[in-house]
Amino acid sequence: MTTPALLPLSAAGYPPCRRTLRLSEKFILLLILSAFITLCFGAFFFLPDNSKHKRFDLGLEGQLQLDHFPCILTEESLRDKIRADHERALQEAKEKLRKSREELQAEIQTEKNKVMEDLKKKDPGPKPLPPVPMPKVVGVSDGEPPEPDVKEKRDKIREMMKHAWDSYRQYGWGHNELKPLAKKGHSTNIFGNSQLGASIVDALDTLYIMGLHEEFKDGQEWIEQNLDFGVNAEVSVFEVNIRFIGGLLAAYYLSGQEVFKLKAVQLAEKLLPAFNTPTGIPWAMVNLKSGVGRNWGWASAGSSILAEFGTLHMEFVHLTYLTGNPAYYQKVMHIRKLLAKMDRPNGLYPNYLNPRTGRWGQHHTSVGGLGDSFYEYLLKAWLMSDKTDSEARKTYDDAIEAIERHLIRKSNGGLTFIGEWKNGHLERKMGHLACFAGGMFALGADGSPDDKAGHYLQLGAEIAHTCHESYDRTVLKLGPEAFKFDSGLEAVAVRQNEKYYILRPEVIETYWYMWRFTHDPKYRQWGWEAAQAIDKYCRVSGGFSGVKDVYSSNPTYDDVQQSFFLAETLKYLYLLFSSDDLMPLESWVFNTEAHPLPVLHLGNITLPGSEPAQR
Ligand code: DMJ
Repeated sequence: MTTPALLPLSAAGYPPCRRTLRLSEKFILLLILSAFITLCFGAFFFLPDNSKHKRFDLGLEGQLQLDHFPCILTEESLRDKIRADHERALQEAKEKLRKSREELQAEIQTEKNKVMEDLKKKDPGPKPLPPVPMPKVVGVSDGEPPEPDVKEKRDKIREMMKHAWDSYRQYGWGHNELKPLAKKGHSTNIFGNSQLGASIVDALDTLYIMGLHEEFKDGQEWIEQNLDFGVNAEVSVFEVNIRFIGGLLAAYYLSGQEVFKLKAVQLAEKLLPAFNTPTGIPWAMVNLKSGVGRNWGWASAGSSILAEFGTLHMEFVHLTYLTGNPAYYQKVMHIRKLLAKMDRPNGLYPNYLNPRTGRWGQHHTSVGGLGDSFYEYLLKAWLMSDKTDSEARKTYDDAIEAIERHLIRKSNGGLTFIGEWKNGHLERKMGHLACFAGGMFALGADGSPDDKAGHYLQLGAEIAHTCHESYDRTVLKLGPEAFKFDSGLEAVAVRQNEKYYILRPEVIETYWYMWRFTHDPKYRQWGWEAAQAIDKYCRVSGGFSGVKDVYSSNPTYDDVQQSFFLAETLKYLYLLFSSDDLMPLESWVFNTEAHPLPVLHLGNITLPGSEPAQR
C-alpha cells in the first residue's frame, strides 16, 4: 500500500500547482502557528493592566459600552472625545473659581453631610445594651442648707464652678484641660496626644449636682457629637478609668441619659487589651487604636503601679452590672486573687509589680502617690457591694493594720502623719495625696474589726488636723505637694519642687468625710479657709491656676486648670456646705475622682461570672 501524497517527490515529478504540503512544511507551519498563539496568550495575561486597558483609560469606556464595537472607533472620533472632555473639565474649573469661598465651603459641607448620612444609614451604630434594673437613685439634687450663711458659702462655690467651666468653655472647649493664663487648651501625657474633652467628662456630675443644667446639657451635646475613642493615642489606663469611665457612669446614673452608658462601655472595650499580659496585671498605658500596651519608663523594673491596676474595681463591677458582660468583673477579680496569693514584705503591699514575671519591684509602700487608691478601692468595693464583699473588707483591714504598724507615726510636735516606707526604712515625709486617707479611715470606721470604729474615726480626725496644719503653716494658706516631719520640721515642705499647689482635692475631701461623720463645725471652717485661699490666689480671668510656691507672697502660676479641680475639689466643697441628704453615703460611693456610683445590692443580684455574694 502506497501513500503518494506523503512520499517525497522528486523535483522532476513536482507538479506545477501542488495542493498538498510536505510534512516538513506542515511542521514549520504548525510551529509558527503555535508560537503566534503563545505570544497572544502571553500578551493577554502578562502585560500590565494599564496597557491592556489603555483604551478604557482614554475615557472610551462609555463609548465602548454604547457602541459595543470598539474596533470601529476612528482616530478622529477619539480625538474629538478627548477634546470634549478637556473642555468640559475646563468649564467646570472656571465655574468653581467664580464661586465665593463661602459657597465652595457650603458645597463641601453638603457633600460631607451626604457622605456622613450614607455612612450612618449603612452603620446603625452600637446596639442598645440590655436593660438592667436601675439601682435606687437617691438624693441627687437640692441639699440646700437651712443656715443662710452656709447657703451663701455654697453659692460662692457654685459661682467658682461657673467661672472654671465658663472659662474652659470659652478657651479650651474640647481640649482635655485649660491653660487659664494663656487662655487656650492644655493636655498632659496621661491622655496621650488625644483631645478627649477630659474636663467636660470630669465636670459633668458636679454640674448636675450643683443644678447647673444648661451647662450639663452643653457637655452632653459635646459628648454625643464629638467623643470618639477610636483615636491613635496612648493613654493611662488608670486615669482614663477614674476620670472618663467613672465620670460617664456617674453622669448616667444621675441623669439616666443612655449616651453616657454607651460611651463608658465603648471606652472600656478599648481598655481591655491592656490586660493582655502574661499575668493579667494590666499595662499602665494602652494605645486606644492599636490596643498595644506598655508601662511607664520611670517605674521600677518595668513594673505596673499598685495604685493604677488596683483602682479599677468599682468601675469594672458597674460595667459588668450594666452590660451583662462578665469580662470586666473577671479582670478585676483576677487581679485581686493574684495579689492575695503573693507574699507581702512586713504585711505591706509594694507599689511596684512586674506584669511579666508577677514579682514585686522595689519594696516601697505608700498611702500617697503610687499606692493610695488601691487601699481606697478595697474599702469601697465592700461598701459598693452593700457590704457583702467581705473578702474586700478583710483585705482592706489587713492592709491598714500593716500600714498603721509601719507607716503611721506621731511627730515630735504631736502631729500624726503617714510616712513612706522604702526598703525597710521610714521616710518621715507625707504627700498631699496621702491626706485623702483621713476621709478613708473615717469612712471605714464602721465595720472595722475588734470594734475599732472609734479608733479609726479618731485616726481620720488626726490626719485631717495634720493636713490642715500643712495648709495653715504656709503664706497662701494652701497646702504644699509634700511636707516633712524631720530635724525640727513639722508639716512644712523643704524642697522647692515640693512647694507647689495644683488645685488638688485630698485635704478638702477629708474635711467633707469628717464633717459627714462628726458634724464638727471646724471642718466647714477649714474648708471655707481653703476655698477663700483658692479664690484669692488661684483665680485668674481665664479660670483657676495652680501656684508654684505656697510659701511665697508673690506666687507664680503653673497655668493649668486641672480637670480634677472641677470633678473633685469644687464638688467636695459644695457638698461640705450642703445638707447631708444630698448624695447620702448609704446610697452612693464616690470613686477616687469623686464620681458617685450607686451601691449595688449584690446580696440580691448575681453578677455574670461571679458566685452569689455571701454576707
Ligand atoms: C485625682 O485624679 C484622683 O484623686 C487620684 O486618685 C489621685 N489624685 C488626683 C488629684 O490629686
